[in-house]
Amino acid sequence: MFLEKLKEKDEIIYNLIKKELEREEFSLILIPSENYVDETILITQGSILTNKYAEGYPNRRYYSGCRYLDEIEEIAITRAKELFGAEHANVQPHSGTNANLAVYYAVLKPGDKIMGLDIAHGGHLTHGTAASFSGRLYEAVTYGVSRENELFDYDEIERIALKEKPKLIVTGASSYSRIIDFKRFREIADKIGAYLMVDMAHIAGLVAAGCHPNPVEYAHFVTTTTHKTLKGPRGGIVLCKKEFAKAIDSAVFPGIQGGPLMHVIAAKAVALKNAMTPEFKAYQEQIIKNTKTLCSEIERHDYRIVSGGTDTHLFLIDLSDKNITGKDAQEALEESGIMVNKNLIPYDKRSPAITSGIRLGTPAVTARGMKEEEMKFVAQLIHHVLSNMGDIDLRRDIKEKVYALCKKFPLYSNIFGL
Ligand code: DSN
Repeated sequence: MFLEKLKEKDEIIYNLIKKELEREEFSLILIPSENYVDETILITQGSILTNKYAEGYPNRRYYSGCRYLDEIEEIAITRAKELFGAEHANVQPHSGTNANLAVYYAVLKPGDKIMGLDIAHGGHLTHGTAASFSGRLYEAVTYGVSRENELFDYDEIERIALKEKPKLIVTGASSYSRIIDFKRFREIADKIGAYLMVDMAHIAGLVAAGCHPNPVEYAHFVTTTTHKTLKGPRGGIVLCKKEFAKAIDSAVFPGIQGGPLMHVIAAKAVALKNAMTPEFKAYQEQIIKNTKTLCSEIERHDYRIVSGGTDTHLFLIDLSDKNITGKDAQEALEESGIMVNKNLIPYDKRSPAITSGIRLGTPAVTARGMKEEEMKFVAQLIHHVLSNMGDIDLRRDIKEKVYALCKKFPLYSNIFGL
């Protein structure tokens, strides 16, 4: 009904939303940081809560009329603390980047040293990359993965930390497919009196479901987005120990943000409740089963997997020996209805715009109900495209197969009547 109203008022935007709806419904989304929210998140995020200013925190606002918003934010905070076992939660960050910025702003001064995972080895822009505020405002040093096995070499990370003595160590990743030893990171941080921040954006859903060790026990600060494996609205959260609560809250507001997005905070609350259910746990377990299956099937088709496998929701394919760039692979797959991203592999010789790898993950296809059987079929489709890069007609063929598969696992069709 609301979409019809939009059609009357702004047909251009309506048509573009409809096209994107069709793209999401009939593509295989294998970008590991993307997911599909359910109707309850759509409704909450699209609610009238968008109307209201609520600068400040519950019962300490700069605007009148916030009583219901106070309750909503309190509920989101309580659920975030309960879900992850945290002493304090701030649910206002508009994004994961803002959540990370808030932590830095709370405990660092410009010029202080941070140490994060190199973006070329799976880190995030905000972990100290030169192009981001994190590499410009702070002195950033990086650690990477081992050249031999492409895993974290904790002894080497410790050696760099002891030499560089950063004030804050960041771990967590955008394309590291293995379990991270947070305890070991904390031991390293303690040796030099550094803070430990874990950015668990990618794995938050796995952590909530007990499918990945929880960093909250070990880190001074844990940041996350809410829209990846957690399956909520786009946004961020900071979790921390009680002693940092005031510093974090002041850093988020008024430090780096103004009015909180209360419609998004309400949707975060809904997503956090959902993440406490047995169905969510089963969903996260299936993500791991699907990722392992897709990964081993791709490997069976003779592709090299970075680090030799996966423990999580994602993995990287190294295409160097196939003479295909990540960029070309991404484009060929997109034309075939399969969405992945080009991604640097560790020690990549190509630039970030071209890359030698692609990154795949299964949170979105698992959300639509696909299981191991479908993953085997998807691996075949990917292999067909990548082993016939010059065959444009084949891509049309594969796209039809993707369409037929997606039809069997409907997503929004029933709601929006596709
Ligand atoms: N851009 C996200 C990703 O795709 O991993 C990280 O924030």
